[in-house]
Amino acid sequence: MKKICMIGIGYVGLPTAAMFASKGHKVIGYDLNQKAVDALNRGEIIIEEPGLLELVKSCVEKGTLSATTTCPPDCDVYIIAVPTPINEDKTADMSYVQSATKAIVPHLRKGNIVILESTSPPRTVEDLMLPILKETGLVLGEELLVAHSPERILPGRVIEELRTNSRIVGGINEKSSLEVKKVYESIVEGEIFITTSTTAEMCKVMENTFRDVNIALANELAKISEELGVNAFEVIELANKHPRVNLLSPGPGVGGHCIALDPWFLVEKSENAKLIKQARLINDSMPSFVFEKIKTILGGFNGQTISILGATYKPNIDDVRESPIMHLIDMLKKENLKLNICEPHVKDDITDNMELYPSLEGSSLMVLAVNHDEFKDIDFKKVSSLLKDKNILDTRNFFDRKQIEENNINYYLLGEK
Ligand code: SAJ
Repeated sequence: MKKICMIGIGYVGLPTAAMFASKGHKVIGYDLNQKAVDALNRGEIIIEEPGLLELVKSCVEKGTLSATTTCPPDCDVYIIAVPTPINEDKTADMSYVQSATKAIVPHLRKGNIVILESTSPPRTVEDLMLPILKETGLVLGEELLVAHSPERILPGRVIEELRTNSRIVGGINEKSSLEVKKVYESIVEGEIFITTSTTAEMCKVMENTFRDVNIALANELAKISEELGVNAFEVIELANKHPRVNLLSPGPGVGGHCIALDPWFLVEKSENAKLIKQARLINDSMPSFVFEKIKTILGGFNGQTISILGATYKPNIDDVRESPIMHLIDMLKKENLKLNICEPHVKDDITDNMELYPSLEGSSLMVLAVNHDEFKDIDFKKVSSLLKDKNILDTRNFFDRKQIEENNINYYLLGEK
């Protein structure tokens, strides 16, 4: 069993740390966020993720998992899982990776392993981390083993995917790859593939770019469908009957801390990333597109009330990072309107968060922004009695049009005129 330091106990670091701890490793989470550290040491968590609380609680009780705000010495493995946000100009902000690498340098000794898990622009290990790690005086790849092993977990299914997904380990040499593979073998049931650190970085960024480009295609289809008078979702359903076509779903935009950011890492690195850049711009344009649709439905803004259902970046999670709905809300807030927001998963980040039915009272438009399970069994008869003007805009093809129209409510769908 190893002593592991997890640098960064957020959406990725915490579940990974808990997973290692549940297998008997001694894991110390190192994070500057005092709230997250205190919570962990009490066996609590400050994010929402199915199964995570139980896992953390049992590891803390067993004594295999703890957290601290200072970098712990004497660990065998240091895993960096800090954020890699983007700057205003869409270049990567690598300051957290840089300071995490610097923080561990004084503690590293012969035989240690350093793993970068954070999604990073290709060449980060080679160009940013190795020059810092050289300061240890250890022979890199021999006395100090280094690799990138990107996480691939889907928020909402983190615990299961951590265990069952396959994993890539990209070492700075074969010895690093093989030793790091052994570390992950204790928690991963899926296959573990070995490559170079730069290839691993490129794979991770391309996985998310693949999804971003495909969502952009669906969003462009939605825009074209509105122009040409077809229903984009019907087109997708029928086109996907083709054995080699798999169109994704349009929506109000792409959010979260991965897909909405990672493709920019390639745009920054290469002028050839033209399609990738265009896809980002298309997806980023969706909140404005929805804004304009709302404006058209209402015939302009003149003091009406609008109800927004959901604000997170996708359903059934509590994460509003890069949420396109938050951008939409910001745009609507600048207009002559009253906004009622109902977001059952988030407490702190949203002002005036309301319960579902009270949020609809006197409203001229109900916008289904996020398809949370809580909105599945809405009573449209009740909705109809609460709305002042009977309009619903469904941005996810989530509701049953028939049920809505039967209750004398106008049904508008993103991707249909
Ligand atoms: N979305 C659409 N249409 C779709 C699918 C998604 O508009 O058809 C939107 C969602 O509403 C959301 C955004 O895209 O705003 C991203 O959601 P997601 O569920 O596609 O992905 P994330 O960001 O939660 O997680 C992704 C995953 N990557 C891939 O599926 C390639 C996950 O496996 C990664 O581990 C994660 O990024 C990460 O951390 O990099």
